[in-house]
Amino acid sequence: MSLFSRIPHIPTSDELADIVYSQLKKIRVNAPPGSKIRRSELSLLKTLYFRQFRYFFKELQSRLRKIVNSFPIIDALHPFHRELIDILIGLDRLHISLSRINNTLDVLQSIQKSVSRKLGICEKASEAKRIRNEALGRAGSCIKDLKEPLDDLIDIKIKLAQIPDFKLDAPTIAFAGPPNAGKSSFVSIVSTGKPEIASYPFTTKGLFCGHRYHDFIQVQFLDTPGLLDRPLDERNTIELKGIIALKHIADIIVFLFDPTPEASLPLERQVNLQKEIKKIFPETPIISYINKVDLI
Ligand SMILES: Nc1nc2c(ncn2[C@@H]2O[C@H](COP(=O)(O)OP(=O)(O)OP(=O)(O)O)[C@@H](O)[C@H]2O)c(=O)[nH]1
Ligand SMILES: [Mg+2]
Repeated sequence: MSLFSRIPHIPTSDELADIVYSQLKKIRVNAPPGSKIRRSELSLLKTLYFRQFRYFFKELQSRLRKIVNSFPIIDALHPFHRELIDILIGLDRLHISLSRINNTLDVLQSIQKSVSRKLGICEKASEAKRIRNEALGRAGSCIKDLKEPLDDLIDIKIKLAQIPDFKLDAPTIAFAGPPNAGKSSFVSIVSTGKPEIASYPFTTKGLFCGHRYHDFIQVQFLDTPGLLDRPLDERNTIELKGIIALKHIADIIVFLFDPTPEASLPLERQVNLQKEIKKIFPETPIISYINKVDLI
């Protein structure tokens, strides 16, 4: 389960409009039972429209606030999650979508204020109807304008849910190395993690973890995507996920060599890669492990 899988359902702008407009019709104004006082059409309309506005804006704003609040506060995130979200989604993208919803909340508040004031002082039933239509029309345009940020947040939610629930303070052994060296096989043998294993390179595209107890301490085993022998700034998003995990959560790196003639990188380039990893993470102990010895 992902740390971010608790984000509730995010409606599309059409769904949101359906929810808030459909409930409006159910709001009525009935004269109190036994009441003999006949109220004017204007007074009845004003009472009805005030009730409708109160319900409509409150419901819409609380649904939008719930969406904004369900996303993580970027500044409060662990640097690992911040960097990971940045390469998987883009922090700017998340920030822009949430800001657009926050701006809409402000606009809705000012529409509600201005139409309520106009309704309060209007003196004709026809004028009250016009004000109501204006309010619902302006709010409707706001909802339509939310199509893009809401669709974006639906997509971001799916991507966030794919981030595994790493234990950020558990002792972590990370497996790194060239593609197809046997990293996932190793993690699946020594821990509860069951990453995909296949006989071709680049099988692992994300980060996976498994656990195992050692003297009552839960140790985390981290599987990372295969790395090529190239500089950091030329690495693709898949490789960068691994690099970010090595940077933030690995206490020990186990570097797997593939010594077989079929290896995806010639041995000397695997050595270069290992040196590069040592250079990027000089503080992290690296254990070199020659895998697939049964094949040589
Ligand atoms: N003979 C032999 N095969 C192994 C050994 N370890 C892994 N394999 C095989 O090597 C292939 C690649 O294993 P994976 O565990 O998927 O390798 P990986 O390093 O995770 O690969 P990527 O995710 O693509 O980077 C699979 O067919 C495994 O069964 C080993 O010690 N001996
Ligand atoms: Mg793998």
